[in-house]
Amino acid sequence: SPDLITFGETMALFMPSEDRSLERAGNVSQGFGGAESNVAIGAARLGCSVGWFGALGDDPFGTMIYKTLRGEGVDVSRSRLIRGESTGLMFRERVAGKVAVHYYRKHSAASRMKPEDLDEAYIRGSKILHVTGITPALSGSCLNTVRRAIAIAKDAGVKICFDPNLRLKLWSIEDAREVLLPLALEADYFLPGWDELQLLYETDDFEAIVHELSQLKAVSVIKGYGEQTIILEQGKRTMVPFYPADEVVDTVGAGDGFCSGFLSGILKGMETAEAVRLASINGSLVVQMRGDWEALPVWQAVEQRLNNTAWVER
Ligand code: KDG
Repeated sequence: SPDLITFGETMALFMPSEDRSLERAGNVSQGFGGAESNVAIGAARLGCSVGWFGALGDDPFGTMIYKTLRGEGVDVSRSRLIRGESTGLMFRERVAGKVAVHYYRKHSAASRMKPEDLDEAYIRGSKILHVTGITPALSGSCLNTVRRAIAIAKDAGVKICFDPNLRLKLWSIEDAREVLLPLALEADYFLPGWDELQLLYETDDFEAIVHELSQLKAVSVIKGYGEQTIILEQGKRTMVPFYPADEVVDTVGAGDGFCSGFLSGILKGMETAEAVRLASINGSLVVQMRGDWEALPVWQAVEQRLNNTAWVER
């Protein structure tokens, strides 16, 4: 099995080619995105052995996703293209400076994932299982699949990484809390954003949230507390400043880029704070280009930044 395994829904992604609304877009560009496959691509580019699986429709979008992930070096051997079913679609636009997303994913192939689809031995043979709070929001069978995958991993001593990835277009905050907070208890690495924590724990009091997180067994990595990341590990608090981005073009995917850097660092044997530095460099590079994962760096590019050596462009 690959060292890192993740799964979820990946969708075809359409965005206006120019800075226009979808209503008046004219030209639309096509790509794909999915929180978990974004993480998989990021880790593969950093040289980690990683597998992603999901159910895709046997349609042009499913084939695009499958082939591109395979081309990126992600193991897709447990993914399926299902005849008669559809790959989910997502449209994104920028309206008055804010990103709006429109999902067409109800009854998609991925929403029908079920626990019996899991390859137990594949999960048991890995080192880290990464799951997000998006998959449990897709359907009851998807929620059960996440729970089952976690149970398999725990039983085999595989570490669990959990990114809540709160998507309020998929469910209410009340439903999300009820499902996601218990999942956080299972995690060895918990990677929430500061904005998500305030919604999940219904407070903006930092100390109150730190107290909640100290009840978890996980190492918590709070993304985006101001311009920094905060690590909570065995009662210790460490702050790591954000790595500055030269230019911010598209912030979607920053969290996934961060996560892929973090997990790659852990797999490479780094201390938590060093893995967070790598995560932060990865996140800063991904926001400089349109799309969720296109700008994710290869290892050589981040290594030079980690060591502060000059990056020779030409
Ligand atoms: O993390 C970026 C994701 O939001 C995007 O790729 C799409 O997975 C996605 C989702 O369900 O919103």
